[in-house]
Amino acid sequence: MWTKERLLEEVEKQVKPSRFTHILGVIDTAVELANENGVDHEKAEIAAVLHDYCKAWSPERMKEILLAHNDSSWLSYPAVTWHAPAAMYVVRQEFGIMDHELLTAIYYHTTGRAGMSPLEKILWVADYIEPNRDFPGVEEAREFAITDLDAALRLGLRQTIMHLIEREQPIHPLTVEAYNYYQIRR
Ligand code: DGI
Ligand code: FE
Ligand code: FE
Repeated sequence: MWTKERLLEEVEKQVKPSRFTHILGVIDTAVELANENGVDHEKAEIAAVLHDYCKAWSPERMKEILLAHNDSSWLSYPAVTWHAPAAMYVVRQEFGIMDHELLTAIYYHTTGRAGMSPLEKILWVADYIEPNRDFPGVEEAREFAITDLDAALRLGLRQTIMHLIEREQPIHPLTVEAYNYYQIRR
């Protein structure tokens, strides 16, 4: 059985020190958000530990994984989004993690999607607001997250899309679908 500590050791071997610090921040934030929102905090913790497992991998290596799983639609969008689905396939294989909710939280942690599970929302928001994040709007997102997870998610999706547009970047359709879904149901 893989304990959280052993998984964290494996993660530390895969990422840069600054990324590992981010991951520790996501773990703390995800556990807090899980407790506040009645979600299994151990699942939230493991999802946070593993979410950026492939972040430092080369695009070629991630592409191979996506192709091996017949999941090539990601390849039409920027390589920065690939580490999320790639991590899901890799940690499922490497660590035998079979919990569907945990795996989809990792898979959708960059783009989000329409109709996210509570655990998916928690990982997405924790990744966005963890204490090491510093960008305009992060304080407001942190305040929202305390009382209203959906409000924090809506703000995060809106700010992410605006940020990508300002930088003339493509927007993954899953992010657009998530934005629309949560604006319509506000
Ligand atoms: O891996 P992290 O840096 O912790 O965070 P992440 O997995 O949310 O990745 C964020 C990066 O992905 C950020 O630089 C924006 C970029 N990105 C590119 N296209 C999209 C995107 N993010 C979202 N949410 N949607 C996109 O379509
Ligand atoms: Fe990520
Ligand atoms: Fe992250």
